[in-house]
Amino acid sequence: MKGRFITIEGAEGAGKSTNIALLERLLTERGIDHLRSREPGGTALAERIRSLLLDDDGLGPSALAELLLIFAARADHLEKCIVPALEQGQWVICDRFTDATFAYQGYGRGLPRAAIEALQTITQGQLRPDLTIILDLDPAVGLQRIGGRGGLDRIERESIDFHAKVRNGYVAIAKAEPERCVLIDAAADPAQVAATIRAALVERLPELQ
Ligand code: Z5A
Repeated sequence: MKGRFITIEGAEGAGKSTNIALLERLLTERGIDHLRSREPGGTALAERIRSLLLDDDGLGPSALAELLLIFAARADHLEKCIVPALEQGQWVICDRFTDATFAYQGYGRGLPRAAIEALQTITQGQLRPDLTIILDLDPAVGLQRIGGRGGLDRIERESIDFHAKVRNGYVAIAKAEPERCVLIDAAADPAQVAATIRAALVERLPELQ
C-alpha cells in the first residue's frame, strides 16, 4: 500500500477523539493527504451496523453475533474506504480497528482468540496498521470523563470488571507487538499525552521527521 495506516485505541474516554484531532493537524502541517475514519463505522452500511451494536434498545446481539457484525462492518469499511484510500497514497487514521475486537470481544467477552484471528484473516488478509497508538487509562477514570456528556451506549454500560478486562487486553496486545503498538499513559494531562503521541509518531514514521 502507498499510504500509511494508523489506528488509535483505548478505553472509552481515554482521549482518542481529542488526540486524533492533533494527529490530523500534524499530517496537515506536513502536507500529507489523509482520511479520518472510525470503527465500527466509516461507510453507510457500517454506520448502520454501529447503531445495531451500540444502541441500548433491548435488541443487544449475542456475543458471537456482535463479533460477526463487527467484522461485517469492517469488511465493508475496508473494501469501500480504507483499502482504496491507502492504494491512492492517502494516509488513513482510524478511531479503533481490529485490536478493539481482540480487546472487547476477546478479552472482554471471552470469545476464542482463534475465532477472531480466523475472521481477521478472512476480512483483512495480511493488512495490518503500520502504527497503533493505545491510550491506557483506568476505566473508572475514562467512564467518569465521558459521564458528563449524557447517555452511555450499550458497551459503555458494561460492568467495570468487563472494562478492566478490556484494558488488560490492550496492555497485552501492546506488549506482544511492540514494533507496531505504542502504549501511552492517558492519565497524564492533555498536553503531555499529545506531546508523547507526537514524539512516538515522529520517531516511528520517517515521513513525519
Ligand atoms: N467496539 C468493540 O466492541 N469492538 C470493536 O471491534 C470495535 C469497537 C471497533 C465504539 O467506541 C464502541 O465500539 C466502543 C468499543 C466498541 N465501546 N465502548 N464502550 P467509540 O470509539 O466510538 O467510543 P468510545 O470509546 O466510547 O470513545 P469516546 O467516548 O468518544 O472516547 P475518546 O474518543 O477516547 O475520548 P475523547 O472524546 O477524546 O475524550 C473524552 C473526554 O475526556 C473529553 O471531555 C476530553 O476533553 C477529555 N480528555 C481527553 N484527554 C484527557 C486528558 N488527558 N485528561 C483529562 N481529560 C481528558
